[in-house]
Amino acid sequence: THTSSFIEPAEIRTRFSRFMSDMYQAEVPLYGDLLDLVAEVNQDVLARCPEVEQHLQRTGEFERLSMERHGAIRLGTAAELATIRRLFAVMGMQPVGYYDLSPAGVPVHSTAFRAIHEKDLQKSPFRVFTSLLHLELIDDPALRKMASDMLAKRNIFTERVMELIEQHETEGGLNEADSNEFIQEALETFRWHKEATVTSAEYDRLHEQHRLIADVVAFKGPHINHLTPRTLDIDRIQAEMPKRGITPKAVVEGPPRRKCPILLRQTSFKALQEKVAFTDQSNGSHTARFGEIEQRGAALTPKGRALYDQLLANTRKELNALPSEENAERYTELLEQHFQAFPDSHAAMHDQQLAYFRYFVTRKGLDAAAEKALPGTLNELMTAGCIDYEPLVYEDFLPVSAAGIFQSNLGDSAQAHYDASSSQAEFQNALGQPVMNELALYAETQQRSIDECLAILKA
Ligand code: OOG
Ligand code: NI
Repeated sequence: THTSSFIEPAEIRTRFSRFMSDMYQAEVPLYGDLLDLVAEVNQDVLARCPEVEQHLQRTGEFERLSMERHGAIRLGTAAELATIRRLFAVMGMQPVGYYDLSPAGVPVHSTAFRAIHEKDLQKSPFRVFTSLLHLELIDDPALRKMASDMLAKRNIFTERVMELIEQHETEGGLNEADSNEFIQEALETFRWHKEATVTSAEYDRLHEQHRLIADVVAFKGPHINHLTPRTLDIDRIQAEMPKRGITPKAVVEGPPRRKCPILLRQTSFKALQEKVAFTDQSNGSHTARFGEIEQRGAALTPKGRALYDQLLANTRKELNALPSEENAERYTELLEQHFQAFPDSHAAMHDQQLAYFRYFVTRKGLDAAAEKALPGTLNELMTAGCIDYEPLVYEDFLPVSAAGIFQSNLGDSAQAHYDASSSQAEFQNALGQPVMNELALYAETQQRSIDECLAILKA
């Protein structure tokens, strides 16, 4: 084989993500409007705040900003999950993290497929939040059987994409022509089909159990249900959406607005009611697809994450209800109050080891190295201004936020309660490999940047 003619997985991912965005814009024009709004606001923020641009330039996020997006799909079977893992692997995307959403009333568990090395993330941070339906949570045995029979019958992958996945696995890559064909064939799995595979009565039974179950079981494949660009000012977008005829969900999920953003803040526009054809009736409707916006901040250490989880839990406890249109203002206030306890400067977050960082050698450091006048330890190098740092951007998801995004797009009738035990082992069995630990990945990226600094200074 000709290894040198293989297209890099990151390049395949970049192209795929662009095609996916074009396809979704054509399918859901409102997502295109959202993209325009996000681009406008990002440009404006960059024009007004040179320090934001400077920060993004330094961390390499500037180049990836406009192509940054994530999507989400919902799968029906273990076999589908195992094969989607192989499909994403062609694009250099690995399963990272485990999210159990059943405690929040959503009958799925999930992982995120994404690039894992900072250099690859920089080329294309495209991620796909991938959920697997928990069929065991359907309490009616007859309905459960109907659903699993239907899922067993469908094949969500084209014959050609399977051949190309195998070719990639055996030969170690795909050349230009095969990569382009792979992208087109892989897109088919994510395409919307307005023809459902069930009768109108069957759809109703599935829907009555949970709208999500109907969304997975009644269709030919796992249509992409939203795509999410990255904004530099989510509050402005949230406020601007209604002025442009886009209906946002009640509250922004995640931490409050801060000087130094942490983790992930998200909001979405409500899912659209779309025309579908059942096998026995052509004028049905289904509500599943939406658009989302995210603002990303610093990745937190276990200590920082524990503090975040605690403050969020305290906020929700005091609100004493799920966030909604009625209590949105109070929720935002409470959130801001409780998060006063989370230090809002990079220095404090660094010194208290609340976040992960990337380290840089400064001009001063280079000069000192040239004069062989360097202090010894990393801490001394930082105090002396020879090394500086920027937080690592959070590349993952948040279970409470994800549940909020799901819920806001499932309608109020879908507020279910499940007392399922977490089943990461079962999920990994279906997947065919363990999911990667996101915290370990951030720690590795941080360590690599320290090693690089020391190598430059000691050279
Ligand atoms: C996924 C919802 C979760 C996010 O960004 O947290 C998600 C879904 O609705 O399938 O995408
Ligand atoms: Ni999302």
